[in-house]
Order: sequence, then structure tokens, then C-alpha cells
Amino acid sequence: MTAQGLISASGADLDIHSGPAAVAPLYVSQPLLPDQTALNSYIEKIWASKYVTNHGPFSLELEDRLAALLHVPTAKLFNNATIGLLVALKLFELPPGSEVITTPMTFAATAHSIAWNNLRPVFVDIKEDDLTIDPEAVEMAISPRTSAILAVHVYGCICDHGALQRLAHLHGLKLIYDAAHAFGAYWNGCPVASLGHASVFSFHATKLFNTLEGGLVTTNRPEDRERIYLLRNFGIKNEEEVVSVGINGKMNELQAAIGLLNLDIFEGEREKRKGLRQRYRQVLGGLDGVLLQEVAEHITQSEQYLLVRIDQEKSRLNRDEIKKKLAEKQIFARKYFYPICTDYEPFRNMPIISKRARPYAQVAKHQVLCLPFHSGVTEAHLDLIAAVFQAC
Ligand code: T4K
Repeated sequence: MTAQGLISASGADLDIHSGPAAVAPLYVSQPLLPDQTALNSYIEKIWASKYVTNHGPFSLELEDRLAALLHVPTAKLFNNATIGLLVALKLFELPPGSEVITTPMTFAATAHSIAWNNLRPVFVDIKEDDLTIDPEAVEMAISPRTSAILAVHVYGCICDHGALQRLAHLHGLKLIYDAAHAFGAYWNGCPVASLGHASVFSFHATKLFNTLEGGLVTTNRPEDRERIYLLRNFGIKNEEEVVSVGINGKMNELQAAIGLLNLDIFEGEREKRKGLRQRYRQVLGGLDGVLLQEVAEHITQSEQYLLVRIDQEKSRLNRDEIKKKLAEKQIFARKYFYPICTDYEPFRNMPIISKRARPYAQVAKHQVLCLPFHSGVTEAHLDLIAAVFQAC
């Protein structure tokens, strides 16, 4: 297979700095961290007020800024996206034991959040072009027991929202997005936070916009604000009333302060990653058997991951060999997402509903490799990565 979408720009104007030959480990992700002095001034305020968690002023300010940035009336912070997913599913009071259609090509948290809610995950196949959930497979899986679709904007690729929305509407299903990889992405000019009935973002350290650990649940309905607040806070309404079965999903003030500072710098990091994506295209794009992620025109990518797919059936390249050889050079790529959810103990041997005899997820899981993608990647690293691909 020939790689698609090779861009032949010179690269001269890209913001990829040259650096010394790579010796220190280079990881798939590197946390974007704010200036320490700036953080100190927040810490001084937190220490002075002694208000460190439980809906403090910085978390409230961050929520307001995120709601404005993402154009949604409801944006509630969480201590991580996994708890955010639990709450997003809980919000809709789906019938216990009902089925939630999802993708196997995702992080464990997606499927676990369904099972933790006493709901049943039903796995369906993914699209060949961008590895997001296949609406045709979703349609095949819908039954009278289905209550929701939990779709994932995996690697920052945005799901076929038009088709999923139509299906959800037609069958009276909730459409919830695991948008852990999609902060800053747009679909048809609209921030992805406003798609579907709810979206959940991860602000883990490995995410472009991060609060070290953290998450965000967004919806288009202002009335969800109060209910999500309660579910996030043990269901406590006031000192004497507990009105729902809530959990502790609160974000503390230190994390919120990091979020406020990172809000000012994440677009700069995103721009650098756009340049880096282009350099990866130049370096790897012409290699047989290497497929770089394509982005449709109506989508603005989040620039969260640099996914390459290595087609081992049509070329001499071997994904695991490349990963091993990179590691020998202290470059640590990751096989997100291999194994897939249906390979995990709790979901093992559950079928993947597909229009194909062999679900495409079973093919793709042997192809995927996420390469280091952050502003710590230098030209020297790119040279090393290219040399490994060429030698394998
Ligand atoms: N839905 C989806 C689709 C997700 O991908 C995720 C999480 C979730 C839901 C749940 O979101 P959270 O509840 O986590 O907010 C990482 C992340 O921990 C996880 O957030 C992420 N997805 C998943 C895809 O990747 P690991 O096990 O790969 O992380 P780890 O520790 O191996 O980190 C990767 C590399 O990043 C390391 O090799 C080094 C570097 N790193 C990592 C950390 C933590 C640093 O340089 N500094 C650091 O502090 O799961």
C-alpha cells in the first residue's frame, strides 16, 4: 500500500527546533506544563485562602472559561475523564441492564464506564478510513434493549456525527461522546463539545490540554448543570439533603490553577504539533505500507496523537519490530489501542458486530502505532525515527 496524503512542502517555515542527537528517552506524550513562577502566584493565593478543593474559585473560573471556549451552557470539571464518563452515563438514567453500543478500538475506560453503570456494552466495528465507530455497524446492533451509543473521537478523529445523530434520533437513543482525545477539535466549524447529548474530555497529563489529572463533561442543556454538579458531589444538595447516588468527582484547586494557566498556552503547543504532523508526513509519507492519519476538510483536528498504521500484509514492515527498534533508541511509541476491548478479560470473546466477515477492528489493531507527538520532538528524533522505519 502506498501512503496517502503526502505533503511535499519544504518544511522551512515549520516550528520544529533542531536539537542534539537523541539520548534521553522520548515518550509518546509529554505533559504541557505552565511556567513555574506563574504557578507559584496561584499557589500563594490558594495557600492564603486555604480553600483547596470542593468547588473552589479557580475551578469555577476554569469551568466558566471552558464553557465560553467550547460554546456550551454546561461544562463541569471532573477529577478525571473516567469518573466523567461514569457520570455522563448515569445522567440519563438508562434502564439497568440495557445495551450501550460502543467501539472496541478505545481505551479500557470507555467500556468500563458502561459496565460500572450496570449496563451492557455491545461492541461494533470501526470505519476503515479513520477508525471511529461505523454507523452502519451501529445500525446493525440496535435492538429493543439498546439505550445509548457511546462513540469515541479516537485519536482526535471526529465520529460521523451526522449519521450517528440520525440513528439516535430515529431509535430514541442517547448519543454520548467519549471525547477524551478531542479537546480543541471542531466538526463543521462547531466545537465537538456541543455534539450529541453529552461529551466527556480527558485532561490527563498525556493530553494536549491537561490539568495533570482531570476531565470535563459538557452538554447543550443548561438544566444538566445542577444534576451533574450533584452527581459529582455525592448527590449532596445541602448540609441536610442527599438527593441522588453521586460519586466524588471534584477537581481540586491546584489542578484548576494548572488548567487556567494551560488554557493560555495550549494553542501554542497545538500549532507546534501541526508543524510536527507535517514533518512526519514528509519523513514517513512516502514509505510503502505506512498510512498516515487523514483529516477530512470539515474537521479541525485536536492534534492529540500522531497515528501511523503499518500494513504488514501489504509491505515488508512489521509494526512490533519498528516499536522495538525505536525503543532501542530510547524512543517509546505506543500501540494505542492494542489489544482492543474485546481482548480484555472482562469483555473477552464478546462479538464485534460488523458488516464484514472479519471485523476491521481485528485488522487495525495489528497496524496502529502512535509516535511521539509533542513539542519535545526534535529534528534529530525525526531522523532517528525515519532511519528505523527505513531499516525495518
Ligand atoms: N477514554 C479514552 C478514549 C481514553 O484514551 C482515556 C484515557 C480515557 C477515556 C480516560 O481518561 P482519564 O480517566 O485518564 O482522564 C494514558 C493515559 O493515562 C490515559 O489518560 C489515556 N487515555 C491513555 C490513552 O493513555 P497510559 O497507561 O498509556 O499512560 P502512561 O503512564 O504509560 O503514559 C504514556 C507516556 O506518557 C509515558 O510513556 C511517559 C509519558 N508521561 C506520562 C505521564 C503520566 C509523561 O511524560 N509524564 C507523565 O506524567 O495511559
